[in-house]
Formats: sequence, C-alpha cells, structure tokens
Amino acid sequence: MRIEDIVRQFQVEDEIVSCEAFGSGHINDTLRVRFSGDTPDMVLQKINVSIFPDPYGLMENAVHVTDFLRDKLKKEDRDYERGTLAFVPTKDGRWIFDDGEGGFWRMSKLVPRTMSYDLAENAEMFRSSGQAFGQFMADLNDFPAETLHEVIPNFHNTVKRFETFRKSLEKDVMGRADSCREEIDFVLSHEALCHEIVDRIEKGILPLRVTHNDTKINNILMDSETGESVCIVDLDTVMPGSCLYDFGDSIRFGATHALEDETDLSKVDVDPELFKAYTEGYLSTTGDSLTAEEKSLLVTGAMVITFETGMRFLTDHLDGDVYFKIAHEGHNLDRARTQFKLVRDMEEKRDLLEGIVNELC
Ligand code: GN1
Ligand code: MG
Repeated sequence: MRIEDIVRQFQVEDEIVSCEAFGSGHINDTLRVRFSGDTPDMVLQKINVSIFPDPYGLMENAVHVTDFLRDKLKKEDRDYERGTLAFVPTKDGRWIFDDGEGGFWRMSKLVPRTMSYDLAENAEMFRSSGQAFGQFMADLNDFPAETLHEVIPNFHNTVKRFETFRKSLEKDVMGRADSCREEIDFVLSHEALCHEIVDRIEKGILPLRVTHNDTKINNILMDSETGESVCIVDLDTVMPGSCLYDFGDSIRFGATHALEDETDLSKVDVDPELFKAYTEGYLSTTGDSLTAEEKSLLVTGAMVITFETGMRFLTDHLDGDVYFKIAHEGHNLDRARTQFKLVRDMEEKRDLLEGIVNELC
C-alpha cells in the first residue's frame, strides 16, 4: 500500500505534501508527514509487530496513559497541548490501521516547536530531562497500573535476559562467538549483577511502579528555543516496573559524551557532572515518592540497565541481528562494547557516583 493511501485512513483532510524518515528508534519505522492547508505535521509509525505482537494492546496503553496525563495537566494548569502526545484516530475510529499486508500503523500530532537530541548539549539540558522523567513517574503514581497490558513480558527481567543470552551463545547460529570472546566473558563474569533489582522486586523490597522503560534522552522532545523538556514520547513500553531501570537507562544513554554506537571506546565514559545534573533533576520531581531503598540503589540501577542493554545487543549480534535495526555488520557488537565500557567505568567511579547521590538525597 502507498504511504498516501495509509495516511488517508486517518482523520486528516488535507493532501500529503511530503513524507520523510524521522527520529532514531531501533524498532519501529517512523515518518514525518507534512500536509497542504492547515493540517499540522504528523508522525506516522509502523509498529514492529514481531517485537510488539499486540499492537492494539500497546495502543490501548498509550491512549490511556496520554488521556490520563492530559487530564492531569489540564487540572494543574500545565501545558496540556504540548505536554503529552495526541494520537489521531482512523476514519473508522480506531487507533491502529491494519493495511492487510502485515503493517500496523498509528499516527500522532507532531509536537510543535520541539526537537530531540541523541546527546545532551549541556548539563542543563540533561538536568531538565531528569526533571521530566521524574515528573512522568510522579504524574503516573495514581495511574491504575492493573489496567496496563504487559506488551513485552519480562521486558527488564535481567535474569531472564541472561538466560536468553546463554541460549543464544550455545546455539551460536551465525558462528560469531569466537570473534567476540572478550565481550562474552564480560557478560558471564557479571551474572550477579542481573539479580540486583529482579531479586529485590520478587522479595517485595522494591516496589513496582508505572514506568516508561525506555528513558533515553531522545525520547523527550525539548523546546527548540529554550531547550527545556516539553513532552515524553515513545510510550510503547510503559508497564509496571522499577524506577531504577528508568533512572539507570537515562544515565546509560545520556551521562556520557559518546553515542550508543561509538567505536572509539576511549571516548566512552560516564561524566560525573552529567550524572549529577540528571540525578538532581530527577530527585527534584520524584521527591518523597522514592523509598530509601530505591535511593540507595540508583547507581546500581544504572549499572544493571547498562549491562542488560549491552547483553541484549550482544545477544542480537549472536542471533544474526534479528531484533535491533542495524546500519552495518557488527553494529550490535559496537553497541554492546560501548555499554560494557560504561559498566566498567561505572564500576571504577562507583564511590564517586554514590557520593553524588548521597549528597543530593
Ligand atoms: C530500543 O526503538 P528504541 O530505540 O526506542 C529498545 C530499548 C533499548 C533501546 C536501545 C522495545 O528502543 O529497550 O533500550 O532500543 N526498545 C525495545 O537504544 O526493545
Ligand atoms: Mg522505544
């Protein structure tokens, strides 16, 4: 089906003027669509159903969460027009258009006058992203978690991720294991890390909250003039989880000056100043809702999710790149290497990072 015909299924009247690839996600295909007339630009996404097998459940979550947030923003006199995503229904009133060829599409309004960044331009921007993700969690504190579909079961179950890694290593379908022994050994020697959060959730020591689960800085739209955080996007993985994964994932991706796939590992490390800025922002909005246990495990959370993400990239490299989109052969291995370098750096800087958290708590 042509893109024009797909766009026409949604409740927009004007004609398409252009359509271009948008954003830097690794899973879904994302397009920015411009129209003639007054119709604002839209974001059209093809949901990757081999990863999200229940696109209807996924959209039910996303619409429920954005409606909930919009109501709250309105009541509290905050920017409800730009502060949360607005999805556009199809002409027959659904949130998904099934093109009959395996494509499941959704559309949302592009949030005007915003930009997203793969790296924070400065500490202030990163602090603002911490505030926004903390606020997101605080805003969803009274969201009815039991109504959410678990779109990807065990998404951040690091112990299960480790088992999956081991199976892929045993199979070694691409015959790649020999060429990444160092990275494999890194994973195998860090098995204990997988239990830090999972075991505490199971024992009831850590609470489950409604979490975002993909808190990369590029999942926040920033005001193009002021650089302030405006809107959190990519609500596909909003599910019950631990805030430690959310906090940690932001640190993993953003408290460094290197991209996720940087090949010069000497550039890959955690910048304590960025770490401090994010933590300050996050704690300013999560406030009293974090438990003492959660606060004491923030650095651990960063290490666990960085390790988990590296392990997922390495698993996909061994599997033959069937999950994350790649731009070249070995791309997932490059990504795994940056993550493991970050874990090593966090291990070295652990006391320093813990000191920063203690000062701020
Ligand atoms: C994927 O598609 P994207 O970039 O939003 C992945 C996240 C990873 C991230 C690594 C559903 O997110 O879990 O942390 O790549 N999303 C899914 O950059 O697996
Ligand atoms: Mg995502």
